[in-house]
Amino acid sequence: MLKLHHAPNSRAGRIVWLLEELQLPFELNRMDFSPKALKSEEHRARHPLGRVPVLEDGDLMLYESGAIVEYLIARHSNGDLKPAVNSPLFPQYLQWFHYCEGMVMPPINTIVVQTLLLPPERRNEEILGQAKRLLTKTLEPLNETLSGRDYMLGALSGVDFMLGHACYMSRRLGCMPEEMTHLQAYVSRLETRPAFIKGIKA
Ligand SMILES: N[C@@H](CCC(=O)N[C@@H](CS)C(=O)NCC(=O)O)C(=O)O
Repeated sequence: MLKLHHAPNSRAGRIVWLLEELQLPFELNRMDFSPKALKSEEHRARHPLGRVPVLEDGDLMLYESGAIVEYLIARHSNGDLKPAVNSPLFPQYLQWFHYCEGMVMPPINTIVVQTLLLPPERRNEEILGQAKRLLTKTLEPLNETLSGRDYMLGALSGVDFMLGHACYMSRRLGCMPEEMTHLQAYVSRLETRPAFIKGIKA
């Protein structure tokens, strides 16, 4: 059976959401989001940097949330959740899929470091402000793309498991202005999906 190594309030929620949408049975290894759990010898044997998510499938140990999303879709979605290579949506799929970890997550990481992970005396308001402004900027093209669409490519796809989570985080961090009405509606729409609630909102 598939086993997901997980910590609360992390990117591992993307994978729970996808596993739930695909209705796949899986085991969950719930770890604390703490150095003690994530940097343990046991977890570093799964991921050399001691991070989550990690998917275990038999002898395979796979990390990087994007790789895990692609792996599960390729093996278990029966052709759904990803456009065919010759579809005009395919290049858009690639662009938005990689935009998530490449553009949206870096400022989110900085914000989390500057507000939660660093002790107060080492936090830097200028770095925090810069990351917040950058995050809002990276959301602008997403808001435009979502005009007249329910999901990033129209129908639910692998892109949403990546960017949906990142957008949900951005809203929680207060970086999604009310004027981004399409993006606001998108996050609210995701929040009505039972599998999203199980994976990310719960
Ligand atoms: N690009 C990686 C990022 C993995 C990552 O940094 N995960 C965070 C949780 S969202 C983590 O495990 N942080 C623990 C730490 O930094 O010690 C992915 O998409 O899986």
